[in-house]
Amino acid sequence: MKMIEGHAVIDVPDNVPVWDIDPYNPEILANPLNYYAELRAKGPFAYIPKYGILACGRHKENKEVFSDWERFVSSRGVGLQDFKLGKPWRDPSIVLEVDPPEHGRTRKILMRLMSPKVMRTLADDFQLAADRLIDELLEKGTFEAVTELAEVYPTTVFPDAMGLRACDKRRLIDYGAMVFNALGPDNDLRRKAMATAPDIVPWITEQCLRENLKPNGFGAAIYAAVDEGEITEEEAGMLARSLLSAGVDTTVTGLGSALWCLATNPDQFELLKSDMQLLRPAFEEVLRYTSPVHSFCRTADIDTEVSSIKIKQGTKILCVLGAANMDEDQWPGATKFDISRKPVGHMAMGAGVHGCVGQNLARAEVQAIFTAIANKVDTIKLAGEAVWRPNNAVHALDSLPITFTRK
Ligand code: OVM
Repeated sequence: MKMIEGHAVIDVPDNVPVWDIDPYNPEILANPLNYYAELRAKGPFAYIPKYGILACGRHKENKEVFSDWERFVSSRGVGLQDFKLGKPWRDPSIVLEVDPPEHGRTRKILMRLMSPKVMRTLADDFQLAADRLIDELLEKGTFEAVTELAEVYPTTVFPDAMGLRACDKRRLIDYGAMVFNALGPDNDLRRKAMATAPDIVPWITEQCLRENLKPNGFGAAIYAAVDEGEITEEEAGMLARSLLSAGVDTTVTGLGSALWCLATNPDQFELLKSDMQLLRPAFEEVLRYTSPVHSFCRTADIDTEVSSIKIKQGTKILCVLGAANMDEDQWPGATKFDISRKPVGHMAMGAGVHGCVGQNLARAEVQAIFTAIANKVDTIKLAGEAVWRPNNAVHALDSLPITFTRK
């Protein structure tokens, strides 16, 4: 059996075009729109010889693959590596990288922590922190929105909500970069991110221990499930690790992209200020339009068929969520950022049983920032070039100079 990047190379299925491209090329990762469009134009799937995988870019197939955990499993890894054929770089996540029924047991605990009821108890603190930050940035006038806003806000409110005692913002952000780059091939991006592992991984593991988590946070609530006999002490540490893996990079990226959308679409910002009911749909449109997590893999666990294409057991499928979210068949006028669109069914937070478990928390964070901005900021302008930062699974800004004027 021929292997590439830790998975079996499959033969080209009938009626699937071969596409000689590297989806993990840093230039494509930084500016993926043409790649997204070409992938969709290939049909339901394209075969990528460099990695011996199938990729899908249309909404229909992405939705079908993502929604069917029985045929397209997560337990074999959601990156290029097949966990059935080798040991991953860290112990598999007990919520992301497992299938039902095991998945339900751990997912249930995180769902409870992220309930709308719990979010309501955090809303005032989130708003206070958002108002304070936006006031500070208005004082500055011109600022770097990645380092001074997008990275600052989640690393302020999330560690508090989690109950972390020690909060090293840099390590939290770098761990996110590591976890997401790790989903791709063994390229420069992955190697560079992994080089920080010896420093960061032990630190993360330590923060996840019961004694390092304050009462009242998500961490303590996870350990309460141990006391109820739902999970073991070790599993609690693993669930805390999941929140630290998935809770920082994603929201940092979403916030940066939200600012970019508003700065480059002033008419939409005017609309947002005129109708606060649009705050929520505006963030959904940011998610659709920018897809912070641009792709995730699934592995076919049986021989099956999607859109009349035969898929062999063991096939890695690169689900390009960013491409699905720009599919004109699903979203007429897809290349327009339109906050009145209400893009129900976008793929930015996945779909099916693994759909983002932290979505209420992410929405609460952005809601607070959007509220502060809509109340206090009159205009948002780019003060320089927006630069995107390549990452094997996340489409994020590297630099976003912004000028705010006061209302
Ligand atoms: C985890 C996790 C969950 C969602 C996303 C993610 C790759 C990690 O459980 O560790 O990023």
